[in-house]
Amino acid sequence: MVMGEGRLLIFLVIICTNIDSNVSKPPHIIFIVADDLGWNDVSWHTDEILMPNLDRMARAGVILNNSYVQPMCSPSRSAFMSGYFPFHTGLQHDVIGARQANFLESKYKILPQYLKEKGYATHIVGKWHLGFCNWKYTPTYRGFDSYLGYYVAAEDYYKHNNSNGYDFRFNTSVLNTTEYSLDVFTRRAKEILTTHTIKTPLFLYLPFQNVHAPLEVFNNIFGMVYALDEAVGQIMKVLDDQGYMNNSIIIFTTDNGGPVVSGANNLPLRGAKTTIWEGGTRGAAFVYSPTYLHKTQYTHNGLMHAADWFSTILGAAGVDIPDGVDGLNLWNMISNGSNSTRQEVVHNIDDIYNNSAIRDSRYKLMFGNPGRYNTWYPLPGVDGHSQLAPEITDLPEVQLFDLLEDPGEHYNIADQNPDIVQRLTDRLNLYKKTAIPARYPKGDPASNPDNFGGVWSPGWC
Ligand SMILES: *[C@@H]1O[C@H](CO)[C@@H](O)[C@H](O)[C@H]1NC(C)=O
Ligand SMILES: *[C@@H]1O[C@H](CO)[C@@H](O)[C@H](O)[C@H]1NC(C)=O
Ligand SMILES: *[C@@H]1O[C@H](CO)[C@@H](O)[C@H](O)[C@H]1NC(C)=O
Ligand SMILES: *[C@@H]1O[C@H](CO)[C@@H](O)[C@H](O)[C@H]1NC(C)=O
Ligand SMILES: *[C@@H]1O[C@H](CO)[C@@H](O)[C@H](O)[C@H]1NC(C)=O
Ligand SMILES: *[C@@H]1O[C@H](CO)[C@@H](O)[C@H](O)[C@H]1NC(C)=O
Ligand SMILES: *[C@@H]1O[C@H](CO)[C@@H](O)[C@H](O)[C@H]1NC(C)=O
Ligand SMILES: *[C@H]1O[C@@H](CO)[C@H](O)[C@@H](O)[C@@H]1NC(C)=O
Repeated sequence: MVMGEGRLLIFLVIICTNIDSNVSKPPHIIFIVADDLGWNDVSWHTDEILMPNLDRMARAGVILNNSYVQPMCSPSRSAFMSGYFPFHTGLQHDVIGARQANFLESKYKILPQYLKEKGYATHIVGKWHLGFCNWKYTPTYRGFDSYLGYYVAAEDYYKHNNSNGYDFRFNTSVLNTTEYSLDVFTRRAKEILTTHTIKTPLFLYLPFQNVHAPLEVFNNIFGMVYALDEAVGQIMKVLDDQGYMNNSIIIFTTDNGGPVVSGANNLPLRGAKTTIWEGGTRGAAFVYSPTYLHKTQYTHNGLMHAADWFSTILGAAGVDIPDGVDGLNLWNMISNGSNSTRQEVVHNIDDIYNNSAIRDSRYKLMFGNPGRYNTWYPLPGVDGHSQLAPEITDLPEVQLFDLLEDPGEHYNIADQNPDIVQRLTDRLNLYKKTAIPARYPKGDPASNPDNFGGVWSPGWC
């Protein structure tokens, strides 16, 4: 049988593409999320921090200077996974408490589910924190091929307990160990990389426990950060050794601003984790890839929001962005250095705290009390422990900051700029019309680990 000309041409194009480039397949995507890492806890923002591996990658890649996350853990993670702003999924208020029947609703198809359709293998190693009261909310029921990690938060790194419940699993089974979580996660990540068939694109989601309290490396933040960096270095070495690196995109971000009560620091930014100040929402982040970035070794000032990671990762993988999501595909901005297509970021619309905030390319408008930690906190002492500062009382109801002139939010210029206040209020009101009430149920006694052999377990909602 003679091959038709058209078919021959297609055949040759396929061969040539494969010969021509070692990056022609969808890239491997390694999405690393640090927990509670502050703006000023990374070496590309301060000399006080030692993180040689992450530093090398950040400086060789693209440092993102206006990459916003939510003030808390579950809200940011829900945005990473779903592509929706948390005020559209009801998760905007707080983290999901271990006893709360709360979750990222299963009507949302999440990132690994889309990637699987494109042929990706999908694995999560680390913190979930998007709900576990029913199996259907847990990772291996939501598109992940495997899961090694914990459902809740703030566990002991060795005992893996949160109050009276144990919380550590491999897939759906309890994994009983007293090994430091970072070591278990690093070994699992390496195991995935050495057993995976490299021809298949891989999505590896690595939401590490570090550097969240308790500070279980030398009892200080510097040790927690250094350990995280060392683990990332080990994983990068395996990516190199196994031949993944040239076909990989490595993303690194924090989940929220640093909690100043446990050693983290956000200077020169104001506020901390849990607040809609810059110190709670402006996240340290970068992207590294030896082959997929056409412009490297610089800092990009384009606006980005946590929900954009969903669409950006899909964009990099060549998956169409689903209709209706809030996240924008910023892969062009990251890979080519073009301007961000995001014009504004809504930091939150929280009907329980009754606060909200929006920023555009220059100005940030806030309503209500931005949160409990509202000042500038000094660097931790040489012991790596927090130094707090007196809180500011009597904050005005409406505050406007010029973030280009005043990234540290020192000068409220709302009174002098009624027109800007009005313009941003109108924008925010449009978003408020689409917001749904925060879902924040009372704790359910049925959740008690005593009902499940001392383990936080699905099966009570
Ligand atoms: C873990 O359990 C111990 C008791 O064995 C308790 O003292 C500790 O507070 C628990 N840790 C956490 C983070 O809940
Ligand atoms: C883990 O193993 C220890 C020692 O065998 C046992 O005492 C403990 O109850 C186990 N924990 C869980 C959650 O299975
Ligand atoms: C990785 O890419 C670089 C630059 O394109 C190239 O020099 C190198 O040979 C590639 N390495 C492998 C293992 O493909
Ligand atoms: C990053 O942002 C800060 C604060 O807005 C700004 O002062 C700094 O110049 C920016 N960095 C770069 C390299 O553009
Ligand atoms: C980046 O720019 C190049 C050249 O301008 C273009 O061919 C490529 O499609 C762009 N990449 C993306 C992801 O848009
Ligand atoms: C990109 O942004 C810069 C600075 O914000 C601006 O000066 C420039 O005109 C923008 N370029 C395009 C093509 O919009
Ligand atoms: C909530 O915030 C809005 C906007 O700042 C304000 O007008 C309203 O009075 C507040 N409501 C309550 C119940 O505090
Ligand atoms: C989780 O564990 C891995 C490694 O043993 C298996 O490959 C997966 O098939 C398994 N996934 C589920 C859903 O059980």
